[in-house]
Amino acid sequence: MNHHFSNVRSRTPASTSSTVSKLDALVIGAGFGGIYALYKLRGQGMSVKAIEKADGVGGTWHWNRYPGARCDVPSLEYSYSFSEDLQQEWNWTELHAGQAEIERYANHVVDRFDLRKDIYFDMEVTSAHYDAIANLWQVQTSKGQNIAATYLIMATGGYHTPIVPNLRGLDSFEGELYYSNQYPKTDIEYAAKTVGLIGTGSSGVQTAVALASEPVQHLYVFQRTAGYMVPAHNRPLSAEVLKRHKRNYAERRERARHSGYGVDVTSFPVGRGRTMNLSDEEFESRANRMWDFGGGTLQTAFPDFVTDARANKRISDWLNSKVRKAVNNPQLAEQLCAKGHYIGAKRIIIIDGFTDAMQQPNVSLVDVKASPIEEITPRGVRTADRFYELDMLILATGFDSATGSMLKVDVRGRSGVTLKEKWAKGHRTYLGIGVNGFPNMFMIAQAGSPGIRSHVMVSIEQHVDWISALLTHATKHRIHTIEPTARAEDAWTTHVADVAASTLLTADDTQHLGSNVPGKPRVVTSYLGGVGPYRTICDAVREHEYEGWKLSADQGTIKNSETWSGPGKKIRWEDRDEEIGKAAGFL
Ligand code: N01
Repeated sequence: MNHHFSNVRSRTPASTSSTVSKLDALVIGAGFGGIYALYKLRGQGMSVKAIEKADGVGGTWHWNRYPGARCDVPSLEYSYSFSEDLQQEWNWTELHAGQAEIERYANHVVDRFDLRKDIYFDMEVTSAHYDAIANLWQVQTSKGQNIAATYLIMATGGYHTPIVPNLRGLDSFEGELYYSNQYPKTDIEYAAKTVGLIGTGSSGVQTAVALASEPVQHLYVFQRTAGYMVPAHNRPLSAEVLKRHKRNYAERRERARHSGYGVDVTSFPVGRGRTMNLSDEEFESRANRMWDFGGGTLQTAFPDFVTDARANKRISDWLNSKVRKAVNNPQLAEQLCAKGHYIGAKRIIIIDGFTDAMQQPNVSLVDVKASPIEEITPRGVRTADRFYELDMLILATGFDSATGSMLKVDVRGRSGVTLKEKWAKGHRTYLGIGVNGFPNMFMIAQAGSPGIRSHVMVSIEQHVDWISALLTHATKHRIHTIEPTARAEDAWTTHVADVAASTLLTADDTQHLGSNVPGKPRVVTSYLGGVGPYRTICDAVREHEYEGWKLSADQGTIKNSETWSGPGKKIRWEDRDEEIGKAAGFL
């Protein structure tokens, strides 16, 4: 290990501008996953570079600069924990940080640890082919570079690849057209304009609230499915709150690592006993505490909400009753009430001010389930019963999540098999970290792990730390090739599906099953056993000498178990916060 980074002019005449570089590791993406991977692997003496498509760092938080973009995980949690100095010196200004502040934080981290010099910006990886003879990944970039690397780190982001909705005539629109997830950096003038917004997931709803505070002539929000909403109760963070939180930051982080979602829940309102056993008074009191606390408290207030359909309905009805109370116009209230899917199947929308925004005289909800969009014309949107003339159209229509970004790259493993072929019937991974047939390739917080259904910063750090330990082990034992076995991959893929099937979350067609992408196989994107149990599983794999991984060393294959021995105990969604709950005394 520890080759020195070198640049040699390519001898291939066709690629005159290309250079050939040989690295220990190449990281694709400089979002939070890529930044930490770069830091960690460089820190262990590897030659490593990151390639980033954008002109800056931050990944999701670079691209999603739509008005009102804000994180729904509290900022004091949504940050790195790997450096005590870093977490002590950085001061978040709000409970839920906005996009600009999170992007500033990403830049601060990169500069503080001098990582920028190892990132190529404005460059895309176009192909990554595993060369079995050289045992190297041969990577080509949009700028004509060829890079060879022993390890390929896929930090390509769970929410990066936008979906272009299948709307007839979209290309013909002559007004301003923006995607929430590729929003321009330039200032946009909204004053006196008639704006259409399609999509009411987390991005759309946040955009709607922000645009409603702009002097728009009119805002039309085209909603196909209403989501369940819980308030964020966003507010400035006082010096006192920061100080208190930081006093025992390390312990808080440790609790988060062992929690269900990845957030320290010890201060959350918590539920004892089954939701359906609560009297009306008990239920109301607990639901009110959840509401007053806000954010992602549903998971601890009503831990059985994704396993018990009646509990799920009781909570859904209660949240809809809050909408009805907040909205004067009964027709609008009904339209804003979520229905037709279990709460939790789609991301619960954590938002302040949406019902107020939708009641402004210059804002209208257009129910496109009742009256579908028929086409986009050069001047606006035509639904089944009306034409809406628009100056601007904003699409907050979502992502090809979890797998979309990896599959966009022409990735080929052993014998030239493409990742697309390998995943034609749905993604298959071992631990959401490796893929059989794709040696020395590692994934950060994407498909098959808690990834996008967790507090992703916690999942990123866990993956990078785990991979880093594996690569240290490889160096020590002169291992040159690391690959999950087919049997381990099968066992893990089955386990991920089994855990998902024990919840209500696979009942509805959502982006978490790939249903929002035409032709995408219906496979649950993420591991739902919780980040704490998942960490325990990954740690056990390491302690069992990397069972399920084929480790080929100079002196031959290292013997370990061909397959994964399983989770050790039955994994149930409701137990995700069990350990932390016991410690806090609330179960
Ligand atoms: O995307 P989405 P998102 N005609 O897929 C609608 C995270 N996130 O960007 O539900 C009309 O959730 C679609 O309608 P339907 C978060 O994890 C976090 O909002 O398919 N409508 C839906 O309403 C989230 O899960 C934060 O019927 C169409 C919307 O577009 C993930 O990112 C903030 C349509 C897409 O919603 C993605 O969220 C933002 C069509 N043809 C995002 N096609 C926070 O941290 C699609 N839609 C707060």
